[in-house]
Amino acid sequence: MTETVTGGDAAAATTDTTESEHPVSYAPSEEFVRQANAGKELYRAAEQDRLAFWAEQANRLHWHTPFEKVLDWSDAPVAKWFVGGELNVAYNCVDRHVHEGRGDQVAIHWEGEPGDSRDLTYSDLLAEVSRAANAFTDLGLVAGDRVAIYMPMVPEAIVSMLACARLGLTHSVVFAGFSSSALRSRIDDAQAKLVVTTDGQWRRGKAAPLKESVDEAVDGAESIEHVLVVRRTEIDTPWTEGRDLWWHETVGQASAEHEAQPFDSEHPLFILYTSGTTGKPKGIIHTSGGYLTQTAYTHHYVFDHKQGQDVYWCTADIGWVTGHSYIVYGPLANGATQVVYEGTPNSPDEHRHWNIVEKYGVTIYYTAPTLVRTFMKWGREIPDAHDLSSIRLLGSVGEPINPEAWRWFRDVVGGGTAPIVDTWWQTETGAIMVSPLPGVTHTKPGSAQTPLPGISAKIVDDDAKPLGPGGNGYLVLDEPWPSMLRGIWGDMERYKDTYWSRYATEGWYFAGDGARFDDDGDLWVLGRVDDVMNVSGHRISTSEVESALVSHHGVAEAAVVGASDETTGQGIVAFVILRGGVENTGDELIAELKAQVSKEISPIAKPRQITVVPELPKTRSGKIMRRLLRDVAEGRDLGDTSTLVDPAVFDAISQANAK
Ligand code: 6R9
Repeated sequence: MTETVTGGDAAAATTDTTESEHPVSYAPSEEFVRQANAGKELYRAAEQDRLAFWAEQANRLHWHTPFEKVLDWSDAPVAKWFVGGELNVAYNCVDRHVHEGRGDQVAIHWEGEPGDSRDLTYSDLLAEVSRAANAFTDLGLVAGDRVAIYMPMVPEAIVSMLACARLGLTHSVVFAGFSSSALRSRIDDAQAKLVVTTDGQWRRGKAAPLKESVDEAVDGAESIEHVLVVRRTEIDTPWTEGRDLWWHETVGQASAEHEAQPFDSEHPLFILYTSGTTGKPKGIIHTSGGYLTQTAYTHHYVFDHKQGQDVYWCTADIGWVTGHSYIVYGPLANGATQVVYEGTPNSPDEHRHWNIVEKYGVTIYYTAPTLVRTFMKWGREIPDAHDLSSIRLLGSVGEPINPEAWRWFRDVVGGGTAPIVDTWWQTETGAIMVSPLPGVTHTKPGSAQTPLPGISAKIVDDDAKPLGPGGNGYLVLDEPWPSMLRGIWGDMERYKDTYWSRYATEGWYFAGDGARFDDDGDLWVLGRVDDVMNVSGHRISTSEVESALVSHHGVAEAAVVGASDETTGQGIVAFVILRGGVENTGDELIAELKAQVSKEISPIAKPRQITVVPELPKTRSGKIMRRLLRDVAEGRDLGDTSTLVDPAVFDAISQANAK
């Protein structure tokens, strides 16, 4: 099972006909190997002395005060990395490049959805970030304060994040597709003093209001002192004098001179909320030195990034961790030139991404499997109509990529030669953990393959027994890593309980993913083992959607499951019981319930299907049997129903579902 095919050389393709018609793995081309940043020796160096290896990676950064110790794990599971070191994250991402003579290099090729565009060099970025830092200071913000950022993909969003980093303010970016109530709960949880937003956002050629949602969210929110508004769409915007400020009148008027102060390596850089197994999102805390070290290190090696040569594009939104680590911090720490695109991939038409690749000569393209599957659905003639020969490396993140999509991605977008890095990581891990290294790894469709040098992962069973090739169990991280989360904002008990209690004796981090090793020892991530769904790469908890549904006056109880979906990975399917006396108005009620979920959480959490049922299947201990509901949702025969209180419940559910 070790047949490989050499990139670009069809004659070298070896076919394993017993398993499938496709090669099992793909070797990098010799040309790629020759120029690759990574070599096998990277693994050896990390194995020899893990902490010395990380110290070396940390020295990619500029430290105002050098660190004295690499790791302090004495207060586990809260780590301290690069102890005693002081740095400024924004200085590392911006100033340093200007000081080292890269001021005129483009940092961001920004592409607006309606067709406008803007290039920001590192000097431009320094001026903008300095202005924003001065304006934030004038608003009375001091290191340690929290700032909420609720913005579409405009340059000012990145500038705001960097200005926070520069001042030691902790940012909490909230995806602009989230509802005002989701924004409100995040503002309250972090006690944010400032919200940065835009008047509106462009979506498929239309300007949709955004500031209005902020108004709703901050109404009565006591921590909020100001709302800072970037003019993007020029639509009419409601205004509260004294509280609301225009960006161009404040940041625009501020001085472009600002000297960055150093902060402790463990100074909190940001909070990012992610879904957990309960209805309340968790505020994941990341700090400075370790986080920046690992994002810069992984961006350099995993993407084989060459400063001054590559044009890098990560298609994520800054509302997710991928945007934080692989649009803002990793690439900018490495002095990258990157594309940032504001809109959807089919605006004005399905050629948009490929037009952008051609326009800027994108060399590295990092996206999500759900988008690859969407491109497949649209048809290969669309990318085929473009010259994509600049692309030399492809990346995937967010969910397992099915081998069919992987091959299509490599053949159609990667010209049949580009290595694909399938990167496994999480909001909590902060940076990539398991991934092929391009130029070293023989890549294998569907497998994330190997923990990166410096990272240690295991697959273990319920009893903490480590499994070898062929083993199928839970993914754990058995050694601390620099960009690991440092806790859950305001709830350290939940931090310990969620990640560290499952294998408390061993002291391992429980990732919540199932995984297996194949016979070659390559790692395959199988998906969540908890009640977290993965819809288009977005984590949404079943209980979050359930609580949005039961907040509707007509709903007594709700059960939500993730059913497999060809395009989005999983789709949300809900079963609801109505309150006594509430009339089932059919489509009208369903539409109302879907709207309720959009409003409470976000349109991305809207169920694909909602079925009104007379009862929900429960175990004798009162737990909803989601496994059985999933069977119904995916149209399978029901398995074992013997643990149910009333197996007859299912006839009624299946009937309702079939309607
Ligand atoms: C970066 C990010 C994390 C969850 C994670 C897992 C899934 C991410 C994956 C993958 C298989 C990959 N996941 N990358 N599964 N292969 N390459 O997505 O963070 O939003 O926190 O999601 O996503 O289930 O546990 P986050």
